[in-house]
Amino acid sequence: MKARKGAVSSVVIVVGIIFALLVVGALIFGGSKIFRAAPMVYLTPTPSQTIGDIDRSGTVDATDSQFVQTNLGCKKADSCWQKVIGKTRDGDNPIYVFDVDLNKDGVINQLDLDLVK
Ligand SMILES: [Ca+2]
Repeated sequence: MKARKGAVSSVVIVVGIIFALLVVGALIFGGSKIFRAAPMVYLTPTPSQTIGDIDRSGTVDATDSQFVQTNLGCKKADSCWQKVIGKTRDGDNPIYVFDVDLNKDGVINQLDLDLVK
């Protein structure tokens, strides 16, 4: 009985050592991946990386031009500034009038229209 108990203890110790080595190995080789911070997602008021691609369709086209034309004259102080005028093609996000202010000068005018032509 004593010999059997000793054998069981030895097996427990060996399994424990193997488990400890696996944990240490995982931390050394995979630790950088496990503990890496999640990438930050920055949301900008401009709906696209490409200036003029207001609806995020991938190109600056007539739809983008239409967004600017229908909101010409709207200024930052006006109530129209916060109005939702459409949705983006990717992700179905709202497009606001201020998204159409492509040069960020606080008014929708010819300068913005020039950026979508
Ligand atoms: Ca502008």
